[in-house]
Amino acid sequence: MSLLTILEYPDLRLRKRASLISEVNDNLRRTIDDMFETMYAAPGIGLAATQVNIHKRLLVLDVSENKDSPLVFINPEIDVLDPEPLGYEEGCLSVPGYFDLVTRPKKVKVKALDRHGQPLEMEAEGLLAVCLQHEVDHLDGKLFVDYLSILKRQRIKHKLLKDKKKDERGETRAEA
Ligand code: GNR
Ligand code: NI
Repeated sequence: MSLLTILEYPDLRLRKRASLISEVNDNLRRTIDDMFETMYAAPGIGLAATQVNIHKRLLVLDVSENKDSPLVFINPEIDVLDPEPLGYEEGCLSVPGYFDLVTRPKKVKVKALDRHGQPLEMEAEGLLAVCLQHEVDHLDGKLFVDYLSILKRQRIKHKLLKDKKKDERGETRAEA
């Protein structure tokens, strides 16, 4: 297994739309294992393939307390079951150090393939629903900062670019 590099906003590769996966094979399962390793190490509760520069419709997540419930979704499709807006303070491994309120439908249904290529269907509420929608957004090139005001987004973008330049000069990274 190996740790993958997570792209950070405003990297334009985060804006690519991921393609459907046509075959679930051992090579894909190796990628899935690397994504779990990367997600748990970060640590994060979800990771979309787009974030590790793999532009395929694949995401992993684990919203459990004990980090013992890994879930894989290949070619996920989301349907809204309850459009009632639910606000959640979201963060993103590709926008490190920033959290802000994002409002999304409260209850969704997801259809996908599992790591063996078998169809799976699941209803999701709460953090699982938030995370699933956040991850599927990544596959469509969308980030949680896109739901914020232009002003907030610009501020985050400039701070992250400044941090990146500092990193490149070998200085320590400023706090958000
Ligand atoms: O680790 C993560 N935490 C999180 C918290 C609130 C809402 C969404 C998330 S997803 C994020 C990991 C990530 O960036 N996935 O794309
Ligand atoms: Ni994210």
